[in-house]
Amino acid sequence: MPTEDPTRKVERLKRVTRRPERDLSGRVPPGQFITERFPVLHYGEVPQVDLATWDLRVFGRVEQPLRLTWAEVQALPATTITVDIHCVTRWSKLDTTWTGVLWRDFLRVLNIRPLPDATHIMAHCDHGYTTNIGLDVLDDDDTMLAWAYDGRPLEPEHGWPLRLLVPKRYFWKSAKWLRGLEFMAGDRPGFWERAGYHMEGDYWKEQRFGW
Ligand SMILES: Nc1nc2c(c(=O)[nH]1)N[C@H]1C(S)=C(S)[C@@H](COP(=O)(O)O)O[C@H]1N2
Ligand SMILES: [Mo]
Repeated sequence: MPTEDPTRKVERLKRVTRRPERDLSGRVPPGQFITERFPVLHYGEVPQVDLATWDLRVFGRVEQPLRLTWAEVQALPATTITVDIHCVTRWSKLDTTWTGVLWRDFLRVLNIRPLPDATHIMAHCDHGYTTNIGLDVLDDDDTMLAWAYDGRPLEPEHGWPLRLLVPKRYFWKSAKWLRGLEFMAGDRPGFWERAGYHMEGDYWKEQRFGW
C-alpha cells in the first residue's frame, strides 16, 4: 500500500477532482429532474399567426384599455435575462436565456395603471388557452413578455411571436402565443387550473394540483 499522507492525499484529490460546472444546490425544486433538451408542451395546435393582423390587448380592471400592434410591441425596451424553468411534468431546464420586455417596463412605458381592485391577470392566448397569475407574482424583476429565446425569435412551437415568462412559477403559467392580458378583481382559474392544477403553482412548495 502506498503511504501517502492523508492530508496531502485529500489536497491532491481536491486538485484533480473537477468542480461541477455549475452549482446546482438550491436550484432544482423538489420532484424535478434536469433536462438539456427543450421539451415542447401544449394543448392543441400551434396557431398560424399573421403579424400584420396580430394584436395584444390589455383590458379589464385597468384605467385605460390598450390594443398594441406587433410593431408597437417590438418598440418596447428589450431586456435579456437567464433563468431556470420548471414544468409541472417534472422537467427543469437551467440557464435559459430570453429577450423581451420586462413586466415592470411594460407597465411603466405604456403607463398601464391597474384599478385599485385589480389583484390578478388572466393571460389569454390564441386558441383559447388561459392562465391566471397574481399581480404580486408578476411584480418581479424576472417576469417578461418574451419574443426571443437564445437570441433568436421564438420557435412557433415555443410561442412565437410572444409569450409570457413567469420563471418563479411552474411553466404552464408561461403562456405561449399571448394575445391578451385581462386585469381581474380577484382570482379566477385558467385552462389547467380549472382542470385541477394549482391556482398558484409555486414549485418550491410543490403546488402542482389544487386538491
Ligand atoms: N397557449 C398555450 N401556452 C402554454 C401551454 C398551452 O397549452 N397553450 N402549455 C403550457 C405548459 S403546460 C407548458 S409546460 C409550457 C411549455 O412551454 P414549451 O413548449 O416552450 O416548453 O407552455 C405553457 N404555455
Ligand atoms: Mo406543463
